[in-house]
Amino acid sequence: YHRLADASPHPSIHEYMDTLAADYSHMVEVFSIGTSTMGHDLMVMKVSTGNATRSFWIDGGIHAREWISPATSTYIMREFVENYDVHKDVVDLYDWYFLPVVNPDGYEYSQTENRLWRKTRSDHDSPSGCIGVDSNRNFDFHWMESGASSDKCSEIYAGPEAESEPENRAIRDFLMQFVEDTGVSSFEVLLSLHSYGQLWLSPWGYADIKPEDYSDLEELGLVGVEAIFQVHGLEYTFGTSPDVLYLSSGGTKDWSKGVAGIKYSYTIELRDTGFHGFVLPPEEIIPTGEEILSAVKACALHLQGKG
Ligand code: 0X9
Ligand code: ZN
Ligand code: ZN
Repeated sequence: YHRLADASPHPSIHEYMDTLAADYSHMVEVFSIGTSTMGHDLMVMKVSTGNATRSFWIDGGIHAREWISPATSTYIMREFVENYDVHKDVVDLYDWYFLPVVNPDGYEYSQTENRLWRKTRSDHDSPSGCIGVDSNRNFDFHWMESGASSDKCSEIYAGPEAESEPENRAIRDFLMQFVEDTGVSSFEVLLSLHSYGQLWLSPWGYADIKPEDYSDLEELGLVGVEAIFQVHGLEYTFGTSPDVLYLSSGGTKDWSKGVAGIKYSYTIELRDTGFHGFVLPPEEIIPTGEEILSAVKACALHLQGKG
């Protein structure tokens, strides 16, 4: 599990992204979409061979302790770029955008101070000195309606107001640029990687209701789940958050579908089902990367009618 930045002698996630951009400049761009509370850049890597009209978004690390999530994003980035020849059929189908560490302040804090830290590291003047907001409760869509807390010390503190966190505002401002006049985004898919539970979660999370195009979301989600199973035989469960986990509002996938017009918006809870939980052994990084890469490829091919 790599550090965010400046991790000599080991390459950090940001250094690796810069290396890919330098070595594969014909298809890779790396840029910042904003800064975190503590001033870390929110680095996005775009992979494009210039053949696509639609885009595909993968983010990770919104919850600090879920280390397998940035690792899996990074694995897929590496495969698409360094093994482009193997994955060409899929890479060419979309413009790919990766934000592997949505919550860099929390990620670094979990690396150095508290392995099980979840939230951001912002200070909202809690009388008890509690720090941080759950960015996966902070988006401005049915904010604070369910499964979220106004208690500054809670692990699911939704923030003093919607989009109080600079990380959430940066994602909002970036993705809103891609919404077309019809209200539909040129991003067709958004996958927000979390752990743990082995779940493929569909909107909505804020209430026990399904979007009108739920059958489309279910069809694609089951393609992903089946592809995962074919790699190492692991079972992931598909469903809405309330059906297979719990209610929660202000999360990425609800906002990206409800506001940013991204039809196929999902949260994926990666390995495992609780034996190691958040502290997944590094031996499971590559196998997790392999099965999620396979799911991403299967979904892309399925949507383009080639699966
Ligand atoms: O509670 C969460 O934020 C996610 N589970 S986790 O254990 N990774 O913290 C599930 C969120 C799913 N729902 C939405 N994105 N709304
Ligand atoms: Zn999470
Ligand atoms: Zn294990």
